[in-house]
Amino acid sequence: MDAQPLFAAPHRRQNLLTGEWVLVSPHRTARPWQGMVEQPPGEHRLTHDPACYLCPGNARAGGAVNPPYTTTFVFDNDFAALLPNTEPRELALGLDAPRTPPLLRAESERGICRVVCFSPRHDLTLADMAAADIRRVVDTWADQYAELGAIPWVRHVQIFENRGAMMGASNPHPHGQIWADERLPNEPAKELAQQRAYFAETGRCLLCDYLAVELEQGERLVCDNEHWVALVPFWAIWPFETLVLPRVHYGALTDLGAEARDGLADILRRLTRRYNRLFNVTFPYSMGFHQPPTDGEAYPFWHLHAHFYPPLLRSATVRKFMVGYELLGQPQRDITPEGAAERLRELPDQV
Ligand code: H2U
Ligand code: ZN
Repeated sequence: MDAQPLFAAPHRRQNLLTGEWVLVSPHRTARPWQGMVEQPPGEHRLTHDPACYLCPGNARAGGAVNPPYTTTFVFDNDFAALLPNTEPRELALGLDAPRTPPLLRAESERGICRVVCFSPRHDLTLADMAAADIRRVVDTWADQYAELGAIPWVRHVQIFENRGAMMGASNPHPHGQIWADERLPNEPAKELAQQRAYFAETGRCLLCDYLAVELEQGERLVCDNEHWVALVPFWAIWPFETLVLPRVHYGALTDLGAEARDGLADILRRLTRRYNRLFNVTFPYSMGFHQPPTDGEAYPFWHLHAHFYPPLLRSATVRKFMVGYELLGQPQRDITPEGAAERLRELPDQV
């Protein structure tokens, strides 16, 4: 036996969903910190902001006017990164043709980008919304996955939210985005390969098995309800990264019944409330769902889940940067996933 436990010394952990490794340096959390620790400015926001392009009744940049919506509202992004009418061009086209193999590979990419307003209220976040109102957001996400996924050339639907200026959100009005793609983006492609390989080897679902281990060990759990579990994954990269999983095997949001949708609304509300309590600030993050490709094939091994990637490390203003070794080598973290989970677990998530 080792004199020192594995987790007390530098070690690396494998992300089962991507196959990639993260370096964990638990001993470094003892090092002194002399960086600035600021108090965040007091937040006071209007319920309706006449200058907000997402509030009901207001004009957007392209000249469109938002309807007087009362629940959720979806529109095509006026500055869409992907366009549905991009002409399809030959795959793997080498711009340096006739070189073989081509070194300058490019492919056209069609897509549809939408914006989803979660609430007509300008001043709310998911954490402040009533569970019944978050449930409407869940239904909207499911409907959008179904609608966009049914388009013959759409093979992947990425639903996500950038929360807070630190993560690039352009507006505090509660909203997310959806990008529907012609091809699988990098992250879902890695997850597809890993889940498929595990299923081929064992005949079982990777995330069903992983969740069973996490429920047994308990030390990385954050909060849960009858249908859902939020945990800091064993391989988390971001200090307070979480993975949100349904307890039973579901592939897509559209597969969820009414109770499981209510359960998802509840877990999202409670997790974001915990995040806001951690440093007493509206916690910035990028979150999103990973669902099966929408190319008409069956993906029985795909387990629906959401990732939360929050950048904050020590306070409302001290964030983690992915720099240096992380950009050139691999991601690295100091506080352990177990320590992060414990801190989130100890916070209250009710009013
Ligand atoms: P983010 O806050 O995550 O950037 O999302 C807001 C999106 O809203 C952004 O992608 C779009 C931007 O292109 N937008 C419009 O579609 N219309 C507008 O009038 C302003 C912003
Ligand atoms: Zn607004």
